[in-house]
Amino acid sequence: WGSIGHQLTGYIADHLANKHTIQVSTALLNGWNMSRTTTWADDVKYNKSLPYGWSGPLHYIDIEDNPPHECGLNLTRDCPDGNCIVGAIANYTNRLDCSGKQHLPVNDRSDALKFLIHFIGDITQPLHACNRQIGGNTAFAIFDGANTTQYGKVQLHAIWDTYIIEKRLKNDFNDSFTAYGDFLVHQILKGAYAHHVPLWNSCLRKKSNHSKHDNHRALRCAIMWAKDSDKLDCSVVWPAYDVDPKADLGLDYYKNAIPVVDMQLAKAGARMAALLDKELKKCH
Ligand code: DCM
Ligand code: DCM
Ligand code: DCM
Ligand code: ZN
Ligand code: ZN
Repeated sequence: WGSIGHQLTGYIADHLANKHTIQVSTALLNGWNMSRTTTWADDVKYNKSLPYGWSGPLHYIDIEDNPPHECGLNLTRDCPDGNCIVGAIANYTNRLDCSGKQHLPVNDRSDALKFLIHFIGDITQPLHACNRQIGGNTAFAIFDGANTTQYGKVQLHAIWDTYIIEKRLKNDFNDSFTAYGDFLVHQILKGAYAHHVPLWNSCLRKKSNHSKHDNHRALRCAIMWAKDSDKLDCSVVWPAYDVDPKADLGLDYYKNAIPVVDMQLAKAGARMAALLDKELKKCH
């Protein structure tokens, strides 16, 4: 997701996580809330003067299936070395740990939390779980009459990361970030998503076979979350694009994508809060 999408997922988690979680996370984030911190991992990835360039591949998993015809994840094929978003979620959940023998220095645990809240967001972006055309980065498109911006050609990837969300914010929430965020929080607590939330978070509640190691649970959950996103590449993201790659995706395509984007952002926020409520429980 782009910066607004990430900040929305953090805003949701800031409103759903319990008080203890907020206290512990705010301390680890030097007084920052999650919403404000979610974009840190993108900032450091692109900042050439900081030593975080290695983290680029951790923002996605190149699932080598064949959308829109066939979708499915095979971890041995798609993330053999663990150097992908699925491995990263497991790893940084593990590094956040403060209950067992491993209790990393506070700077490492701070980085772990900053990465984790970003990747829990990115894994719900369907094109971050997609190998085709480099996650849609070489699938060029038209959005609201434009086929280029100041950054170059309009990419399907950027449409999902940024353009749909910015258009929705402007058209439906009068450009008020908190109005969009509050709407998603309401959908989760009392609205259309309320009965989905237990399902979105189900794998966090299940006892792991290796219950002592929360990273096993985090790995299992991250695999489920990547599969969930990958499915959308076959059902929503690519089919309508393939029908007519030269259509203006700011019209019908945009309208069909809105409910999907809203729900993916809500999932990320709800999972972020639920995972951190669990992981930070024993931390002070
Ligand atoms: N971004 C950035 N600098 C760049 C390219 C992109 O800050 N040179 C931002 C734009 C989006 C976010 O990164 O907000 C997208 O990240 P990704 O492309 O990892 O989804
Ligand atoms: N930063 C951030 N979120 C935080 C703390 C810091 O985005 N919770 C930013 C501020 C700096 C960079 O990250 O630009 C490095 O900060 P630190 O030295 O705290 O890692
Ligand atoms: N990306 C992706 N899958 C890939 C390569 C990149 O999802 N195989 C994402 C990461 C960024 C965006 O696409 O969000 C642009 O990547 P970059 O900044 O590396 O060009
Ligand atoms: Zn992206
Ligand atoms: Zn990212």
